[in-house]
Order: sequence, then C-alpha cells, then structure tokens
Amino acid sequence: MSVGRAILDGDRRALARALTLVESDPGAADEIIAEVFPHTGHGIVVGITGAPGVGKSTLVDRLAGQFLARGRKVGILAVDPSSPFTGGALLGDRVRMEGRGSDVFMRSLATRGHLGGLARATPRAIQLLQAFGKDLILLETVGAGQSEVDVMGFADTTIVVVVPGLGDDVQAFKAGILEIGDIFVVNKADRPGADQTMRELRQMLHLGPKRPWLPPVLPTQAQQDVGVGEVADAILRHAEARGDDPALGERRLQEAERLVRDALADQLVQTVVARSQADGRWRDVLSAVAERRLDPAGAARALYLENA
Ligand SMILES: Nc1nc2c(ncn2[C@@H]2O[C@H](COP(=O)(O)OP(=O)(O)OP(=O)(O)O)[C@@H](O)[C@H]2O)c(=O)[nH]1
Ligand SMILES: [Mg+2]
Repeated sequence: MSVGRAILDGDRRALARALTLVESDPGAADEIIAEVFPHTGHGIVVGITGAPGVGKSTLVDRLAGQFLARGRKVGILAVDPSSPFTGGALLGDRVRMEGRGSDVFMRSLATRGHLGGLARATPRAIQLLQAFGKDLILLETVGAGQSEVDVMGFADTTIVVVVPGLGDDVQAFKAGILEIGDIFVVNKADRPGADQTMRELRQMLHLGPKRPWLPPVLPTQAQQDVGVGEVADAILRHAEARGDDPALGERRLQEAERLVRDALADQLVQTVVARSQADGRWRDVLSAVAERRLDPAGAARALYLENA
C-alpha cells in the first residue's frame, strides 16, 4: 500500500514518516501529497503566536483538551523558525501533549538549516494531518519576525498571545502582529496588570482600520485552565464569520497561488540545476561568480535560458 493511502486509512506511522520527509526535504513528499491532496483543505487551522514564554504551549495543550471534549480531531504542529534543531522546550511540550494519548497527534517542525524551509514544510505538514483526518490543527510558532508572519499565513485563525505589561511586545506590535491577530489572548491573567493590558490592546485595535471582524481580547490563565473555553468559542465564531465572508473564495485562490508559485520555483530550480550539472556548466558558472567574473542574477539568467 502507498504511504498516502496508509495515511488516509489512519496509519500513524505512515503519517510520522511522511512528516519526517516533509521536514527534511519538502520536495521529497510530492508524491504523497499528490495522492492525499483531494482530502485536504477542510476544518480549521489555528495559528498561535507570541513572544517566548508567554504560555503558547500551555494554551495549545488546554485548547486541545477543549476541542477533544467537543468531538474534534486535533493535530498540533509546533513550528520553531529560530532553531535549526528541535529544542528542549519543544521536547518537553511533546511529553505533555502525549499525556493526552492517541487522540492528539503532535509534531515539532524545525528548519533543519534551509532558509524558507518552514514556509515550504508547514502547508505540507498541515495537509498530511488533514488527510489523516484531523479537522482542528493548532499551529504554534514563536518569535516576532517575518518567518512567523509567513507561517501564520497558513492559519485560518491567528491567535496572538501576550502577557500583562505589554512592554517589550510593543516592538512586535509594530512589526505587524496587530494586523495578523484575529483573537488576542492576555495569558497569565493571574498576574497584576492584566486589565490594563486588555484595555490597551482594545484601544489599539479600535484605532486600526475598520474590519468586519473586530478581534476579541480575552483573558486566560492557561496553566490553571481558566478562560480557555472562551478562546475555543471565539475560534469557532471566527470560523463561522469567515464562512459568510465573500472574500473567502478570494483567500482560497491566493493560498492556491502561493502554493503553486512555491512549487513552480522549486521545480524550476531543480530542473535548471540538474541539467546544468549534467553538462558541467554548473561548476563553471559557480566559479565565474566566485571569482566575480559574473554576477549571480546574470548567472541565473544564463543558466535559465540554456536549460529551462
Ligand atoms: N502564572 C502563570 N504562568 C503560566 C500561565 N500559563 C503558562 N504559564 C507558565 O509560563 C511558562 C511558559 O509557558 P509555555 O507554555 O512553555 O510558553 P511558550 O510561549 O510556549 O514558550 P516558548 O515555546 O518557549 O516560546 C511555563 O512555566 C508555564 O507553566 C498562566 O496562566 N499563569
Ligand atoms: Mg512553546
């Protein structure tokens, strides 16, 4: 049986193997993705982002519990754009999640060194989980940079987690976090200043451009499992609101465009590199660029025209 068929039939080991392929070399899983693709795209993908240590993993764990209790099939992806390795924190998370037994599938994704790797691997990992039958995927990512905004682009609903006392986070808000958040969570609301932080956030959101969906600002104490049900409710409400949004079709087309453009870029690079390696031109051109006889864009153009 093919790996794709096995995943569709609910084989966890086949899923784990495919995810490893996707992580180490996105293109390597093309065949598997092609087989399962008709069975993807359903359900809700929730992105959870925020500065290190704000409680994202704890919230994800509690949200998983909420959605399991509501009969959803939950998958979790912990994406770490900053680390080329699966860090200790993520391993700790994994142990915690696996306490939930086989109802939740949890996986960490790291860059493994290649730039832009996560932006390629993340949608494929989501598709594999959907093919496996998961209809609620929680996507945790840390940081406040472009890579994080890129990864969150694959979420239907983005949750931005902050803690009382915005302080350092103001920087992150300038970097566009305010624009990508559909739901704002003030976690560690057991700490002083939570009310003020919520007020400040609401003010900032009201100052922004008018949108059909005004992002709610919700307090949680994830550790104590307080307020998490309200976050789950808000996720479902946002999914419903999106369903009525005439822009949804346009969004799906944009997503398709991004996937096809990325795949096209991958295939063009592979084809041109393989062909120019085969006739020995590749090394000559690299030498020319290394010795500054040729500029990189000029080199690429020449190789493309010779081999595409
Ligand atoms: N006081 C308090 N602590 C919390 C709460 N939620 C989580 N924590 C604690 O905050 C710490 C960080 O929690 P994590 O869930 O690992 O945070 P994270 O955002 O996933 O961290 P990174 O993945 O490392 O960025 C842990 O010690 C949690 O127990 C809360 O509501 N109140
Ligand atoms: Mg975490």
